[in-house]
Amino acid sequence: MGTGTGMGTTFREILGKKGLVEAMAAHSPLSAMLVAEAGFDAIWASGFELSAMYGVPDVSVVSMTQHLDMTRAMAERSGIPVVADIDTGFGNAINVLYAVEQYERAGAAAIVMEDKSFPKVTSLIAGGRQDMVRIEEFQGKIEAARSVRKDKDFVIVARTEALIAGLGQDEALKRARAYEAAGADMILVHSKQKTPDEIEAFVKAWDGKAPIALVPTAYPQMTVARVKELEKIGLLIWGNHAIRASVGAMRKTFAQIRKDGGIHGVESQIPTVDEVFDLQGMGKVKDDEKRFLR
Ligand code: SPV
Ligand code: MG
Repeated sequence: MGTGTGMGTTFREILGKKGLVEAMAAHSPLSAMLVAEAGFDAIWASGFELSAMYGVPDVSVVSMTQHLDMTRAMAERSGIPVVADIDTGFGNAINVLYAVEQYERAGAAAIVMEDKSFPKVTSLIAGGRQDMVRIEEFQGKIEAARSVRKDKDFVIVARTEALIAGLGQDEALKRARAYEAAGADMILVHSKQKTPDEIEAFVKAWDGKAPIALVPTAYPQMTVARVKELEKIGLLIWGNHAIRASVGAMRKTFAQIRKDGGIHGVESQIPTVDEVFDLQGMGKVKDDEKRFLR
């Protein structure tokens, strides 16, 4: 249970109360607001989503500053805890010192840092180059993150890519244990298997105290109910459904406008302008005009 006053405390309180924090991906302040509106506990400030939003691959091309600025804006507009995907920590342990200080100051509740080498390659790509750093090196990065956080409730999640890199369960468990020993608050284990078997085997074998975080994009059979049965899971991340939903919705709408030769056909299919005004807070602008404009 949290003791501080920051968003890390809020995150820990949700975890304590519900036993599971359910985070949805977002890539913009508006999408983060929609995540909060839908009732999710937290925002996943996904590197994949932000890269896709910029139209570039998720291979350490988007800078820390771009991701940090978006994290800050999403935290401000959504009002719920943001779990920041800081990839590899943007370099070595020295870069991590700077990054974690900045993300905490930006209002993030947590950071997730992965044990791949910089520059990274997105995890779910078939045949991707998945180079890992040595265990000792990553322990140094976790210790750097711990040493620089101001609020001890700020959550440090260590992510192992051992299964993604095809190194097997023993290596994944060895790394997870080493990262917990270095002070990680949670362990994220990622898998691109099409079924939950690999992840469930890991979870059953996990003998640490740190809760586990999962991103079940590749194995959608993993529902909230199934996660709860696994008991050891503390954070469930729906990894990229905001950007994928956007791509689908925009493609469908644009294609229909092209086909119809006008916007008349889509009018009833998409949210009204008033709905967007509501999201922007135009009601308050009107009230404020009455109060303050003379
Ligand atoms: C992300 O959403 O940026 C992630 C999850 O790190 S994945 O893309 O599956 O690696
Ligand atoms: Mg990522």
